Amino acid sequence: MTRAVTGQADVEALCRAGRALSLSLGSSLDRTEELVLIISELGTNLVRHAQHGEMRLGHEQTADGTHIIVSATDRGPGMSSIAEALRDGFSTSGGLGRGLGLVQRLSDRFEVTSSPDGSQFVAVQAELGHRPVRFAAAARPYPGEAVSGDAWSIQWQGASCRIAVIDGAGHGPAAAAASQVARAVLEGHPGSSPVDVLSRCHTALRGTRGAVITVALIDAARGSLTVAGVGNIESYLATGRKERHLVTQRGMLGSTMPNVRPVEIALDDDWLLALHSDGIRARFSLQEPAIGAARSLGLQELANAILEGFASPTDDALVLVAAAAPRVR
Ligand SMILES: [Mn+2]
Repeated sequence: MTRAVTGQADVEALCRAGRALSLSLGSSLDRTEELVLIISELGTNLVRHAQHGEMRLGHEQTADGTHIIVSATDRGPGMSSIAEALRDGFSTSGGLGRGLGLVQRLSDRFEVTSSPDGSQFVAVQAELGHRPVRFAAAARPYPGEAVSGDAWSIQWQGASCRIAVIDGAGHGPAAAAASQVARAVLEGHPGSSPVDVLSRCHTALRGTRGAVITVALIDAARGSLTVAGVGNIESYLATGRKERHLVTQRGMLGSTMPNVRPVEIALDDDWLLALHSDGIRARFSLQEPAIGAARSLGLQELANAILEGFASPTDDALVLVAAAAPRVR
């Protein structure tokens, strides 16, 4: 994405896009937060010192793995003096170009080009490694609410990843608080099995509104999927031309935890998993033409199409899609 940067709101939008891109490519949370800091520092410098600032966020996949590229450009005059300052030996004492030392440390490659007409800063986060699974999420809160009670989470452990969709009961701040409690449990126990982590969430959610959660463990090396859920998060798995709806148990974590039976399924090379909250009507097929057309454009386009086409106006809505990543030679 490319965006003109005129104020802090632009920087925040770029940070959100960067976080989503990084997680969708399988980066760890730490790497993702480093990327967000890089974007935030480069963007803030544009806002403070430059005119006609623009930022670009992209990624490329090579045999070495995936690289995320952040570039900030301006047409002078402020950033070129920052570039000069950096070249002359940058001091972290603050003032002009404050934070660029941090960007330099966090980046795997950092390049500065500058002339009186403007300057360009390019930060590359490399060596993400090739991740066998891709993700995309699309979400929005209940119309009129500032926060959503729906949330998603992704944890990697070697070649396997565990993903979850959470719907805090109701909507608004109390629902969001419940889903954040669950998300913290998921992040704190990245190696726990789906059933084990659901039961940890159940304990942690006592005293909150409660939440329904589905957890899916994707082991790309073994080619297996394990899904366990409590409550009405819907899960669809499409493999080749077949599509199935995965059944979860009734209940509400925080108050009613049923005896959870995980479903185990073998995955082939071409699979697609969609998990969504009940703010999205569960009456679409991943095979239908509009969905198929969006899917051929990319995973994010698919998630956006599901949200736009099937979100209900009376609830928070979230869809998370995961698919096998194309093999890299
Ligand atoms: Mn809901």
